Amino acid sequence: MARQAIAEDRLLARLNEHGAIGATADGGVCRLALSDADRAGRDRLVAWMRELGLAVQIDAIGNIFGTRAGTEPGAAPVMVGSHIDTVANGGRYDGNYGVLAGLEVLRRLDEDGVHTRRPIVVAAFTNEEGVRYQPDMLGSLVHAGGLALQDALDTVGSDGTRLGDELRRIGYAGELPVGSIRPHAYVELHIEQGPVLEAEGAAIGAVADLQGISWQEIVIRGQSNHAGTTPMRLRHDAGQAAAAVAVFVRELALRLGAGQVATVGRLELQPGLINVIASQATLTVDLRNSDEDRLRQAEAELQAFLQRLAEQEGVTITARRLARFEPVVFDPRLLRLIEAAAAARGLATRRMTSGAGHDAQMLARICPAAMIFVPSAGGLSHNPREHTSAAELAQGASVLLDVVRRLAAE
Ligand code: HGY
Ligand code: MN
Ligand code: MN
Repeated sequence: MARQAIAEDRLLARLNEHGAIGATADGGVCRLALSDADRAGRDRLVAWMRELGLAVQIDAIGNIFGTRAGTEPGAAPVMVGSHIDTVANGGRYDGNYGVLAGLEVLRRLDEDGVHTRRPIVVAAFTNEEGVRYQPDMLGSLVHAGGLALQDALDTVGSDGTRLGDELRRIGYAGELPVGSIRPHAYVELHIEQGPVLEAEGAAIGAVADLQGISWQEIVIRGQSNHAGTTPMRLRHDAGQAAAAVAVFVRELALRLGAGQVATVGRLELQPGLINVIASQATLTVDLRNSDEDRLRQAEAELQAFLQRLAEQEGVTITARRLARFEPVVFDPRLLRLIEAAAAARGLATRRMTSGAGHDAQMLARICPAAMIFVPSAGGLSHNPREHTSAAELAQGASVLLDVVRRLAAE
């Protein structure tokens, strides 16, 4: 019997059709969590789930679950999935690929008349990106019991909206109690979003672990003054201080090495006028490392720097934690299943660490979890030019199919 495989053309057609929802002029996708575009993307996904005959459930934080029945209904399900919200300048594969490939896996099983012992669930978790509401991976964190539902609903976003209000506005405040579905195992298919697989010519990444994440928002308050009349020695310049933080975190990452990364992604100055010394700067710092001790060291060094900087510049500096997750190690048995499935298809694999955060790191708190990566062209992601070839997308989805069939039979 010909080995089952996921059809390239259908998977690509789905990704392109879904990617048209919230499409941006530069070929990217913008579907911020709980926005109108996110609602439209959710509606389309739910419609596709219903076309497949899945039982669709929405939980109280808006996580979407589509379930294909197994021959043993009481058996814990195998869960696949990811997220369909995007960053503001996202591509069409980050997150969406894992969800839509999951639907293609179920469609393939239907067409081949395959009945599995365990039910299979395709999940789309709320607000994985965390750019409007923090922390990221919020929906899967609530599902795993790491954040109380009410605290999640009361989260105020960077745009001042309350998460629970927006969830209700878009019609996805569901009935299903959070955490109701405890999977037998969770496997997330995702693009690598980095340069490793492409550089090494490997088709499949078997993700062994995922690095720790530290997000904080820093507010620096100085004194506005005239840009022309104020001598340098009399300034309390929040803009200069913010720039010093950005330079410091980069030098910190280079000095710590060993995979430490640091990013100032958002920086806003007030009043933001050419001839006024900035009175206030608001910036974000994203620190990551797969070694928890080094990540703590990076946080401590930044905190000490901020104290020195405040004294030196005569400004006040406050820091607010937005997200903090320790590194996560995925399930070794699932890793071996992924590698065996890829090898059986003649696909070169590579064990690796995920630099990005994913819902799998939250599901790992409640069940065996692992991830399958496929290459990202040029290692690019969180960029409209994010790309993975149709053949590579289909290869990853076929490996997911094999792993899911194996897990759903046990
Ligand atoms: O930030 C991340 O790693 C993920 O894209 N939320
Ligand atoms: Mn993602
Ligand atoms: Mn992302």
